[in-house]
Amino acid sequence: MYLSKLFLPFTKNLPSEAKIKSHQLMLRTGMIKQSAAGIYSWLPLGFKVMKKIENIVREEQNKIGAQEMLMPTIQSADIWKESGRYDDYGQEMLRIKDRQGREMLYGPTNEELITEIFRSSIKSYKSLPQLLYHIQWKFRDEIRPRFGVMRCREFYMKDAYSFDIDDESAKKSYNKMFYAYLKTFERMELKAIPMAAETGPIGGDLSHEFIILADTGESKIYADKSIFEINPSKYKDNDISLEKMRQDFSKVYAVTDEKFNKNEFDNNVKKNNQIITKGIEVGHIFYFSDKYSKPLNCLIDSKEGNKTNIKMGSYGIGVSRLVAAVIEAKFNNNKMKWPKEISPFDVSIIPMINKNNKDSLTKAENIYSELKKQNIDVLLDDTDESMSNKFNKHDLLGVPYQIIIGSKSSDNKFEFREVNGESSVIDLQNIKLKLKK
Ligand code: 5CA
Repeated sequence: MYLSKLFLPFTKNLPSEAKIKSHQLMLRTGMIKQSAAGIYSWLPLGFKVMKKIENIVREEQNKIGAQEMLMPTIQSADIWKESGRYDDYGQEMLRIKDRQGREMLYGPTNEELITEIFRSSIKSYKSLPQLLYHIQWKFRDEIRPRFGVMRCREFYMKDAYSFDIDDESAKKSYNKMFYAYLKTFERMELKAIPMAAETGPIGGDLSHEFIILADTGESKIYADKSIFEINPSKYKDNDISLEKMRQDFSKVYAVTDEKFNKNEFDNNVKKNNQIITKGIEVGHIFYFSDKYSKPLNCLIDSKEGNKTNIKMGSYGIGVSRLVAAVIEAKFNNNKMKWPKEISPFDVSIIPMINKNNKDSLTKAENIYSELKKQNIDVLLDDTDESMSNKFNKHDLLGVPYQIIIGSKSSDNKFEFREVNGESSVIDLQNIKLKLKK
């Protein structure tokens, strides 16, 4: 893509409510545009990043055997009345009436709908376990939407649901998701800490929030710093190892505000190891057993020939929130650097275009087409702005690698720079090797 062709409405004057870095940066670089309070359009640059995040989430869900499906955004109120949550959900639920006067709603989550699908489809323990997920827009009429897409009203979420015959096998599904989450965030170069959490309106007794550290986060966290030393890569993808992984994480003190108890903290964590900080919740998983299958009468034939309520868990990742969360975690010294796998482009070519350097654009175009042949997604800055203006712009765009065609480059060697890292003058062959996927 040529920068001059990219739909990139850079904004200079930011609205006063844009208080945190990610919100400011997403508006400045034209990633999103607000259309109503807490409701945003995703412009090409932001959309591209979100789709890359979505794809990582999808791949890691598929790896643990979860099956993708798609449920609608609009749901009937009937199933929510069956579960009892139609009233419990309160004003956060956006309620709609259709022309027939039927009560509908814009789904804030999907426990009821998936249970309804399940109860009419699966009858026997032989079809278990099942893990189903979809990636779909949700709506919650948040009282105070803020921080851009971080806490908004319409947001994009991956929600998965597990179905098992008993508690023991349900815990295995929970552990698999726990593992998939760690892998998912690792690929985005995020250190997400699983923390024991309250279950709120979703319910159940086992729950973890996945939190990434950021000063602007809305969750206050209290942790033993040794939790950062647990390396998810040392566990294997089998039931025994994954159970050990969850146990290892659970042994170390790490909780959010709601579960915090000062005495417990002081008794369990040495003073030097105590961390009190803030973070962003990027995922939340729940095991709630038969909380929905009971009222919705979702029964299954067990091996012994009895009918039993299916045991369920639900597992959410804030896909749209993650775009902002990554910015909060990675923005530094007025510079953005996207993690490789989710960067809107793999590399930028920044030629110095002026009277003395007429052929630098031609050189840039040649490199551009060579890299394109290798499936490398390139942004070519073909504008005739000064180099310092260009660099300022690219600092905000955050593409992790730059090829600079300026004073340091010769006929066939170019400056190759990793943002916030090393810079070298190398030929195209070596550039290709560095960018190889
Ligand atoms: N049904 C469960 C799991 S599927 C559920 O809804 N969990 S949740 O309420 O914790 O939401 C899952 C994730 O969605 C959160 O961890 C968060 O990352 C994201 N999320 C929740 N509310 C918002 C919001 N208002 N704006 C942006 N993202 C949100």
